[in-house]
Amino acid sequence: MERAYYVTTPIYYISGNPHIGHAYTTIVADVLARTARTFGPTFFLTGTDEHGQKVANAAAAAGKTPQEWCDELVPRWKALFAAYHVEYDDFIRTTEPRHVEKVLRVFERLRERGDVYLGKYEGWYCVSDETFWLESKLVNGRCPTCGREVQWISEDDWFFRLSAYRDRLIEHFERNPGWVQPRSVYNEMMAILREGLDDLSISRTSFDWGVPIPEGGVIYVWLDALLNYITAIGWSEDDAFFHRYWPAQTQLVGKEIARFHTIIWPAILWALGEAAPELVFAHGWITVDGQKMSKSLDNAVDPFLLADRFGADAMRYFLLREAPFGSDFSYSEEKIAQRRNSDLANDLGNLLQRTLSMLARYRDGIVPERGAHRGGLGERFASLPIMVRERILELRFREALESIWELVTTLNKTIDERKPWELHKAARTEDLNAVLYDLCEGLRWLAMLLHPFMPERMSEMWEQLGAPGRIDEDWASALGAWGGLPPATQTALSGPLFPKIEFETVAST
Ligand code: ME8
Repeated sequence: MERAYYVTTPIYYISGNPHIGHAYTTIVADVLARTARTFGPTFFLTGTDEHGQKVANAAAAAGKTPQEWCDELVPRWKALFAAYHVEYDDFIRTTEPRHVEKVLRVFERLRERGDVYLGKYEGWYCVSDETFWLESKLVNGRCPTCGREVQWISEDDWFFRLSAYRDRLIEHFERNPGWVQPRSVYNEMMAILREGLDDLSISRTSFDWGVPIPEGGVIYVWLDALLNYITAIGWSEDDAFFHRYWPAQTQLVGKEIARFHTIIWPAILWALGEAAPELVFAHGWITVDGQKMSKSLDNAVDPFLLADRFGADAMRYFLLREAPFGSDFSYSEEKIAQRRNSDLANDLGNLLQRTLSMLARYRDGIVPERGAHRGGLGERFASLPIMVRERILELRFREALESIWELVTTLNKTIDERKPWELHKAARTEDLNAVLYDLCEGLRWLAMLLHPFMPERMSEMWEQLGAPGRIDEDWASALGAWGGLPPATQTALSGPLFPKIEFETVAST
């Protein structure tokens, strides 16, 4: 079977409402998936992490059973992704039977192999991060990741022999220096490996909201959660189908959970006889006043309000354009408004508006013949589609957008320099046709290349241009050489794509 492009996001704890940070990773995965789909089979997985103490506590505080609580919250997460035009192929919930039964199967396999043994865990636990901590790792007695209080636990637990995989992990890191990105995270993980690894407790006995182990206790929520990436694609059921997707090309995570995905996860996969993912990319945080935006810090911004206020596509654009992917960046409504007004309303929206209104005025809205005069845009931008695709798949989104913007700028300059209104006055028909043709063709390219970033607005642009075919076809063949837009195409100017907005503050939740 042909290999597919498989991209995943973390599965989110549904201990509360989603915020823009959760939308962020999922939007990035959507841009990747939409790009990959234009040229081959693709699978994009997201979902919710529903077991564990954190979710159980949230449910208890709301006076609900954990299952009731999860069932009520899941639609909000799905609504969030829909509001941001995210088209995932599957949404996995860790409480679904298709997942639960395979988690237990994994546990049994690990036990059969002798990778699991019974021991006693005594140490600290951070409920918010669902993480075990040694005393020596605490910072001022608190969780080193989130700074919250930790609780002492003392339990008879099952342990996974993580320490036995240390040498193989180090070797894997050394042989595949690009498998964890960005480099800063790779280095941090290497430092952890060099320091040494302890075995990992993979069960809990002091509460019961999890996958039950026949002898008692439940599976540790992180083992349960990590397995979603393989249970969703048929692990242990249909090997040919499964290996069409696994190992995943791209696993996206926030940097705070890099250790789980680059140290614990490959070890578990190897214990199951499977390969590590090809790439784990641990991106930076959206910050507020220098701190990670998070539900529990109470500085989270309601993503539904943002989509209403700035438009889902403009938000998507902002999130991918504002900072190099990987780095932290600070949340600012002013910056979002600026990006929307300058890049989207002025540069792109006006370009479409000006082009189609000149075409309406001078050519009844009909795309003219290209004529003998060729502006050289075709040669200049010939490699753009391939370059943009490569940059997106390398997760260099900002650079991809910057390259696309060179075409935007060039088309705007073409209008300013060639002055179609003067060509019209001087009755230079051929010259005017050539300029108008290039502008329309350039806009068609822009709609297609920007579609993964702004699917709704770009589909509208595509329609206004009257472009034939589908906007999500393979760029290489659909764009081909400059000149794919057929002359005599009827365009239809409608309202502005990105009306300018006045900036005002959206209340935090
Ligand atoms: O960690 N900036 O779930 P979670 C950028 N269930 N991204 C952010 C963000 C921010 N301020 N806040 C959250 C979990 N994210 C586990 C994962 S996977 C097997 C289990 C994004 O609800 C980012 O991707 O805490 C981060 O890693 C994820 O949401 C954490 O979501």
